[in-house]
Amino acid sequence: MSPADNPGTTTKPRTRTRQKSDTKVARPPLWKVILLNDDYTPREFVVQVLKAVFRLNESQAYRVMMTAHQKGACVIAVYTRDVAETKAKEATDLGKMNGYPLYFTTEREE
Ligand code: TYC
Repeated sequence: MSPADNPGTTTKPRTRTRQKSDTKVARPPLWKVILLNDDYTPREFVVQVLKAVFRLNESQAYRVMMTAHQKGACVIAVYTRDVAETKAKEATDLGKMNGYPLYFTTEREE
């Protein structure tokens, strides 16, 4: 008899199988992307790069830029290593293409 034949029961498809203890998956380590201050890059340009590369909105980008401006550096976000390094390079290259020393670095999160 299928469940549809019995009005008292319903079946729920199993969407996951139980994870076996010896096949546990580890979470990949996360890497911070850090914005460093400099004396030359215009504030508005830093904000534009943060919005374009890190998908921050205007107020998030402004706060990150001001934190780096005042403290010397600011963590923007964390990603897997590949993504963090790619975004840091893209953002640094945007500065370079426009003649600015804007610099983004990465650091493994503890
Ligand atoms: N300090 C720069 C200025 O006064 C602005 C700036 C902020 C540059 C943050 C880089 O990461 C930075 N024009």
